[in-house]
Amino acid sequence: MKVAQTLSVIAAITIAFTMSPAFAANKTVTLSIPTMDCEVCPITVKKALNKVKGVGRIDVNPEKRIVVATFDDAQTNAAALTETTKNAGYPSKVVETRQ
Ligand SMILES: [Cu+2]
Repeated sequence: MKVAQTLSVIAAITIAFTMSPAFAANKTVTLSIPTMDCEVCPITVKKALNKVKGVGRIDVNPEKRIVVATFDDAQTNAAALTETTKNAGYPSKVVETRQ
């Protein structure tokens, strides 16, 4: 009886931790933005992505015209990020998504 109770408590804690948004996975997406062709563009793109809830680190590579953004997948997703750059005037395509 006692062992069963202990096990159910452990199970409950495990489920609580798994479901908690604090333990959501961080994902990294690489976006290709071909129209990012001057030095102001990366600033505009970064600003727009920064406003999206759940977005963490954003690295812009103006030479390759790509943006690498880390986000919390419980709060946003790659499609929302491409939509955001599009609305900022820079249509983008997902090149890669990593866990
Ligand atoms: Cu520009």
